[in-house]
Amino acid sequence: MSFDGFVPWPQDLAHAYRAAGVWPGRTMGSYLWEWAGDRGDRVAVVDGATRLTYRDLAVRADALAVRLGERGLGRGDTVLVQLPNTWEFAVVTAALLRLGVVPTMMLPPHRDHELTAIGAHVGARALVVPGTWRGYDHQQLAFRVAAALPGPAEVLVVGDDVAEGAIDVRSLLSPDGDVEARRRWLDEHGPSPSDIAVFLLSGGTTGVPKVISRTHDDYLFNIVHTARACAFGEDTVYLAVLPAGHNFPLASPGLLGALHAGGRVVFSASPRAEPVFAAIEAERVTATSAVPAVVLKWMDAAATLKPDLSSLRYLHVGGSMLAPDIAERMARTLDCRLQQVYGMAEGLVCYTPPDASDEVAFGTQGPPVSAFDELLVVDEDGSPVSPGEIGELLTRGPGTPRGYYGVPDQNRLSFTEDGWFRTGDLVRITTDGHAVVCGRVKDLINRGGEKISAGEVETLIQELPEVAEVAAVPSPDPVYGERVCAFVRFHGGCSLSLAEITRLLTERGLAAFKIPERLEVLDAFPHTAVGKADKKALKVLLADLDTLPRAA
Ligand code: OOB
Repeated sequence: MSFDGFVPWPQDLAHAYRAAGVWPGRTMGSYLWEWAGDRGDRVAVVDGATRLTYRDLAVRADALAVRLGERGLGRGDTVLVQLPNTWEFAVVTAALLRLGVVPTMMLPPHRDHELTAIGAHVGARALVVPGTWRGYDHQQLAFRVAAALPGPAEVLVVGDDVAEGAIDVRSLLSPDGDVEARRRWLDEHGPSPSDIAVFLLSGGTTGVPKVISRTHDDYLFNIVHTARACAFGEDTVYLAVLPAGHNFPLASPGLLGALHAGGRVVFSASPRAEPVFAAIEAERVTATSAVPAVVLKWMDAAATLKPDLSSLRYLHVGGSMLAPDIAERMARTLDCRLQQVYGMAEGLVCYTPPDASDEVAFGTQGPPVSAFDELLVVDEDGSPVSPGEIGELLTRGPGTPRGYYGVPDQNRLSFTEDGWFRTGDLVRITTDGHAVVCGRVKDLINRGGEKISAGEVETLIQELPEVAEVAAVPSPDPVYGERVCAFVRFHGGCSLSLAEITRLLTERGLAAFKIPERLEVLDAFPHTAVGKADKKALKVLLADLDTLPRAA
């Protein structure tokens, strides 16, 4: 198939970026063998006792790529990748990039609802899943989703008990056979730099998450510039803690940035403090990245576990709001340089520099990683604000694609005609050009960096027959920043408890992190002039409910 919903880069711009060297004009997979040549015996990937050298990575990725090619997958196809942080994630991703099959990066908590909707939207030809992960049977999930997709889709499993009808990925990774022949075949049949390299999910505000197509050109730009902004080099040992399919640990600079710089990637299967500290100590990790909610837990645990974090030089923290005093406490407690990051799968990434003053490191989210990124802050009418004022951030640049995949109507709202992306974030820019995130205008809930579209949750709750009206709003939380609160008005004589709503949404296959953790029942909703639920009024009401004593 071909990717009909792709919004291509304007030709003249693409030429200009390549001519100026802003885009390397190469594919991501084209580096693998160069690295294998230069750094062949150095360790690239570590996962527990498994260690892969750069050469191992290239040989296995090619083996998998060719065998997937023999099964009929190729350029113009996409597969849903829902793998946890294990070494196979690196090999599968590298194989797909070599073959030109686009990995659609799903997250481990996603369930039937997300996988089916996204899979249908992108036309997925296969799913790559773990067998069982954290007690959940992803293999059966994949069979259900494959059956629900409009076209045929294969189930590829990375795990021990591969069921009949599924393909055992580990058996396709074996390095046996003619390495050189495979390499030549892939060099000839692989993608071109302007092809889509990966599909990322947006934190989106509508229905299910929107899909962002990142080309080899624009994603390499992201990787190279974020790696530079984080001083990544051959001595970098990067610990991947957040789900590797998310843009932050994947490529900002994350694991792809560490590999690109010649460093080493260590996978942590869990973001919990114990395994993370153990991995930092064992592998002498120099850099890792996490959302504030995760780092707060590490800080608590560090007080009792007293880990040796002496190797950890840089901690990248971003994805949700971080107050300056907490940022400072993070750096002091974990005794490392804190680099704040404000980024988005849609492209723009800002980083505080490794050697920033405390004022910049703790009080801002830094400048864009490249001078080619443009920032424009506008007021409610779309007019530029005065310097230093707060407004909605619009951005444009070589790493910010010009539209979401396959949603032209949405694109007219999210992008201006001259290519600016409306971030939906409220930001001010300091006189030195550093971004400070102050809030947002988009209708989503940011639960410790996991973005939840209010509309997606509302649509599913509204479908319950007992429900007359619903609005999902953020409920402030000391650790996660926000959790989902559902305001609901029930039809006369009906009611549901939070536990019942949880069960019903789980049955409908919604990822657990999106399910409301708080329910407030109203007899009457406040409405805006156009008759929509007035979320501003609901947020005020929520604050009042938290401060006023409740009637018994
Ligand atoms: C990262 O990417 P996404 O796509 O999951 O979420 C992007 C949104 C931003 O538009 C903003 O609303 C929020 O997440 N955000 C922040 C933030 N960083 C991201 N809000 C407040 N403070 C920050 N520092 O979250 C992401 C992608 C690449 C690198 C880092 C984070």
